[in-house]
Amino acid sequence: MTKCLVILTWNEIEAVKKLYDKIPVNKYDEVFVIDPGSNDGTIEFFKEKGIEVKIQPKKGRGVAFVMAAEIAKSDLLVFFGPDGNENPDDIEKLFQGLEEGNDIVIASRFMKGARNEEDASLLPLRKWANQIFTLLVNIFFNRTGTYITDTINGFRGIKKDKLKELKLNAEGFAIEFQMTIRALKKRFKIKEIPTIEGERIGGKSKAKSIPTGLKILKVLLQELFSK
Ligand SMILES: Nc1nc2c(ncn2[C@@H]2O[C@H](COP(=O)(O)OP(=O)(O)OP(=O)(O)O)[C@@H](O)[C@H]2O)c(=O)[nH]1
Ligand SMILES: [Mg+2]
Repeated sequence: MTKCLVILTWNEIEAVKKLYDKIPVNKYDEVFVIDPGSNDGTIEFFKEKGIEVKIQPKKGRGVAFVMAAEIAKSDLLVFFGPDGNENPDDIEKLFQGLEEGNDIVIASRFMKGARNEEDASLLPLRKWANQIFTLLVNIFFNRTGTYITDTINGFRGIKKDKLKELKLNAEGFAIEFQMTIRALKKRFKIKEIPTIEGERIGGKSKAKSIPTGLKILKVLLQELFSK
């Protein structure tokens, strides 16, 4: 099966410069960047390296995932955000999980052997919110018998055909959450691998907590009331 590495960026020049040598850009059949229009040099950096950059017509990770499914020619897709949170060494593990026959492989920040960015924090609000949403997803949608520990993380791989089959339409950072729920509804084979989440390198977070939380809640309600 052919493999495509999809790099998702929006103004990440500082991290990209530091991480670039660790990203396995030459290892797979296909690689491209999807970007909504960075103005900090991220796009120019990748172009200079000879990596194709596809510009999104509209910003948001939701649009980026749908675009990747349409553009990619390969069978297996891994999505990687080069901002310091995601460990490039896990990219190969995600592809391996797909090659083993899983439809989706999620890099989990909450399973045994994993670490979440907020683990050292006294008030890990985002982690708690994530874990509450994750618990609800398991209660309402998971009939596999294996608890999914991180329903939201965007660092994941999926078979392209399966991604298309899910017909995702959620906005921004709710896209991965919708993917997990719809995959559970369709009884897709999901595997998680533990990941050690690093600290963000430079740049700014694009995931504002309150609007992201509301989008995720909206997806949860929509999926509860649809087949
Ligand atoms: N293509 C694309 N990438 C995006 C978009 N929004 C965010 N990203 C990228 O997706 C990755 C994750 O976004 P972050 O803002 O780091 O979200 P987060 O990891 O939840 O937030 P932090 O913990 O603060 O880093 C980064 O590489 C971003 O540059 C978008 O609209 N389009
Ligand atoms: Mg991040």
